[in-house]
Amino acid sequence: MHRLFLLFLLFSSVAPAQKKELTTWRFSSEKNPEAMQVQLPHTWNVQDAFDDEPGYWRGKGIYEKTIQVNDTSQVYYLQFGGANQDAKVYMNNQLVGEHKGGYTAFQVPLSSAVKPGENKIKVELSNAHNETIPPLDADFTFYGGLYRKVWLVAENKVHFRKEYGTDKVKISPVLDENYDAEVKLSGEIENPEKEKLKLKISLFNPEGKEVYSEEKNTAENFSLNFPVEQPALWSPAAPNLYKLKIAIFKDASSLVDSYEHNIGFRKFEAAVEGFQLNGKELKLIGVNRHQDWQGMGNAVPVEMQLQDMVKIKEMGANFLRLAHYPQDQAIYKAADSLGLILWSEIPVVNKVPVAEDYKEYEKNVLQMQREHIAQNYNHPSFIFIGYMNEIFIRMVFDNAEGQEKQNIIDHTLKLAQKLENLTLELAPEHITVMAIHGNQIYNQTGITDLPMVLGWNLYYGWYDGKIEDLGGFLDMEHQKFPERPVIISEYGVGADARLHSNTPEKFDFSEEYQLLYHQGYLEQVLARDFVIGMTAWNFADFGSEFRGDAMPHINQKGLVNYDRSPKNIYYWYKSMLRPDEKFSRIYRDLPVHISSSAGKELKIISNQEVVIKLNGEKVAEKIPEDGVVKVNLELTKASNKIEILNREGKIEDEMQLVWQKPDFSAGDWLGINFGSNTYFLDDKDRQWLPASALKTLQISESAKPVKSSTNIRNTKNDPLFQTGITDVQNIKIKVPEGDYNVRLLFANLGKDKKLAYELNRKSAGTGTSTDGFELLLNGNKIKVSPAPEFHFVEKTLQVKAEGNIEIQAAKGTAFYIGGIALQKLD
Ligand code: GCB
Repeated sequence: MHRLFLLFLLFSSVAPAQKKELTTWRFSSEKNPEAMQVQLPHTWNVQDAFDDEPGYWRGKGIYEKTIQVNDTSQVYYLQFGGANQDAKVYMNNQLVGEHKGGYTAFQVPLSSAVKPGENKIKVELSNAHNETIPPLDADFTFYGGLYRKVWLVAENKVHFRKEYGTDKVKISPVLDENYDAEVKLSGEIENPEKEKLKLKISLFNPEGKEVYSEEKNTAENFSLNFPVEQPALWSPAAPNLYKLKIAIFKDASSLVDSYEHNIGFRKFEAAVEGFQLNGKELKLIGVNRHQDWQGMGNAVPVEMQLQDMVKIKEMGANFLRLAHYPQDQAIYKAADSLGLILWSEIPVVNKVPVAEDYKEYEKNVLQMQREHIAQNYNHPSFIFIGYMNEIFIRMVFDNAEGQEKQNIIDHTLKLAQKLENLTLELAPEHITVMAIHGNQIYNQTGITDLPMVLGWNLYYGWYDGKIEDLGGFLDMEHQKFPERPVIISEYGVGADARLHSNTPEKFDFSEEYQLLYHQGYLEQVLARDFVIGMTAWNFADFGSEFRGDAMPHINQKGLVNYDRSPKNIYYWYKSMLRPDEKFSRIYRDLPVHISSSAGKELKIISNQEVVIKLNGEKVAEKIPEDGVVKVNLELTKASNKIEILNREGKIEDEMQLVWQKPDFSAGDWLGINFGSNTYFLDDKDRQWLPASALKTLQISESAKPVKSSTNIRNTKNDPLFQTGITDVQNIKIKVPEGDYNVRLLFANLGKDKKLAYELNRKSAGTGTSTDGFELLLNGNKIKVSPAPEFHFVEKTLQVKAEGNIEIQAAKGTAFYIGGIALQKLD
C-alpha cells in the first residue's frame, strides 16, 4: 500500500479522545431558586442588562446535570470554553475544580470523583463583583453564565497533558532570513505507567500534501525541530495554513491520542518605521470586537460569531483587536484561516486594586495571561499580546492624590512589569502591547516604556477636542518618543442609524458625524508611518449596562449595529480598504425628504466612478472623493427613483426617495425634536425634524438647548426626550387654518453622571427643572406636572388654529420642552 495512504488510514482512525458537548442543563440562581432547563450558550443577564431599571443582577447561578459514564478505565475532564466569572465545579458533591476569570477556557479533571453509571455535575458560577478577578471596572456588561461551550472529554490514560485549559503542545514556526523555516515543536504527555510510546508527527501543506513526517520514541516530554524549505507564507492577503498532526501510539500501532493544529509561517516586526510582515511593510487597519449580540448578551452561538469575522474581513481589515478579553477559540481559528492579524489581551481594565486585594488579584491575572497564551500560542494570527487597557483611567477620574495615588501607581507598575516579563517569557517572538487613554500620566510613570508597541485610545472629536487634533497630538508624542511604534487602538463615536444630520456635530449620535470622524482619522493615520496601525472602536455596538447613549445600555460606536446590520460607515471602510472589489452604494439616511426645498444632497459610498440617474434621467457622473460621491439633486416628484450605475452601465444600487413638504399639503403629520440638529426616525418610522429645518417655526430667543446621556424610562425613542430646549417663553409654528391634534413632549432629564471616559466633557446632563409648569397652547391652559427623574410626560390636546400653533409660558414662567408633534385633523 502507498505510504501516504497508510498514514491517512492511521490518522483517520477514530480519535481516541472523545468529546461530547453538554448543551442541556438545569439552572437556578440565588435570585431565582426554582430550577429551569436551559441550553448553552446561556447567560442570566440577557434581559435585565437592557431593561429600564439601572443595574443588572450579579450573583451566583447554579448549573446541574447528570451524565452517564460507562468506562472508568478512561480519564475524564470537563472542558469549559469560558464561564463568567468565578466557577466551582462539583462531581457527585465533591469539589473537583475551580476557575477564576470569565474569558479563558479551563479543564477540570474528574478522575477523583467519577464512578460507573450516573454522575452528578454541578457548576456554581458567580458574576458578583470580586476585587481579585479582572475586569474590576469597564465599559461593557459582565453577563454571568456558561456562555461558551462545555464538553465532557474522555481520554485514554495516556494522553497529551492538559495545562492552562489546553493540550500542552507548543509549535513555533520560525523563518530564517531566506524564508526557509524551522518548526520547533514541544509538548508533554500524561503517561502514568511510563509505557513506551511512539509519536508520529506530520505536516501537510495548504494543498493537503504531506511535506514532513517523522516518528519518534518518547515517554513523557518531547521536543523536536524540523525544517520546511521555502514554505508558503501566511499573511492577510494569502493566509496559507499548514496542518500539523501529532499522534501518540502505544505498542507501535495502537493510537491513544492525537493533536492537530493549523500553523502558519510568518515573520513580523514592529518598528517605528512601520509594521513588517514577511519583509514587507503592512499598515495594520481594522477594528476592535466585543463578543455580545443583540438579544443574546454574551451567549452567542459560535456560528453567529463567525459571521462577524467574515464581515470584518470583507470590509478589508487586516487587523483585529479582541478587546478587552480572550474570545472563543473559534474566533482565533477563523482569524487564522481568513488572514486577520490579532491583538489579543486579558481584561486588566481601568484599575488595579491596592491594599489587601492586590496579591490575590495579581495571582489571578498572571494565571489568566498564562492561560491566554497557552491557549492561543499556536495560532498564526496570534501576534500582538496585550495585558492592560487604560489602566490609570479610574485613578485620574477619581482625582486620587498623594500617597493614595502613589500607591496605585506602584501597584500598577509592578503588575505591568510582571505581565510584560511573563508574556515575553512565554511568547518571546511575539509583540507585547498595552492600550492607554489620552493622558500624560502613562508617560510620566514610565509604564509606556514597558510594552514593545503602545496603543493609544484617542477620542479627539468625541470626548476631547476636535477630529483634526489627532495628528498634532501624535506628532508631539512622536517628537518626544521618536523610537516608539504606536497603534491607535481605539477611536470612534456613537452613531445611531435613526439619527441623521445635515450639520453633523460632536455628540449628536448622527451617522454623518461618524462618517466625518472616521474620514478624519483614517487620513491622519495614513499620513504617519510611525503609527503602525489602527483599530476602530468598535466593530459592532455592544452592551454596556450603565450607559445611556441614544439607545440605553448600549455603546453605539459600532460600524455595524448591535444586530450586525451595517451602518453606512461599514461600507465606507469597505470602499477605502477594498480597491479590489468595485462597488457603489447609496448612503442610507432618511427615506423621506421633508423640506419645502426640492434640493437634496445625495451621498453614494463608492470606490469607482458612478452615473446617477433621477427618475430615469442621468443627472451626474462623478468620481468619489475620500470614498464618497456627493451630488445635489433637485427632486421632481413626490416619489423619486434614484439609480446608481457604474461606467459599464450596470445598476449598482437603487432607491425610492419620497419628498414631502412640511406644509400639511401632502402629509398630515409633523414632528419637531427640540435641542438637536438631527432628524430622528421613531419606532413607528415617523421622522422628526430638528427645529432648524422648519422655516415656519419661531422660538423665543431666551431658549437654550439641553441634553442628557441617560436613558429615559418607558420609551424606545430616547433621542426625542434626551434633547430639548429650556428657558422658553414662546414657540410659534405657522400652519394652514384647521383643527390639529397637538402632542407636547417633556422629560425630566435630571442630572446625569459623567462616565469615566467623559473626563473632559464640561458637564454631563445640564438637568431640567423638576418643577411642574403651566403653558398656554393656542390659549388653552395646560398644566405639566413634574415627572420623576428620567421619565417623560406627554400632553395631547386638540386645538383650532387660525394660522399658528402657539405655545406660551403661562404667567411668564419659562418652560422646557422636548418635542412637538402636529397632526392635521381635517
Ligand atoms: C475606551 C475604553 C472602551 C470604551 C470606549 C468608549 O477608551 O477602552 O472600553 O468602551 O473607550 O466607548 O468610551
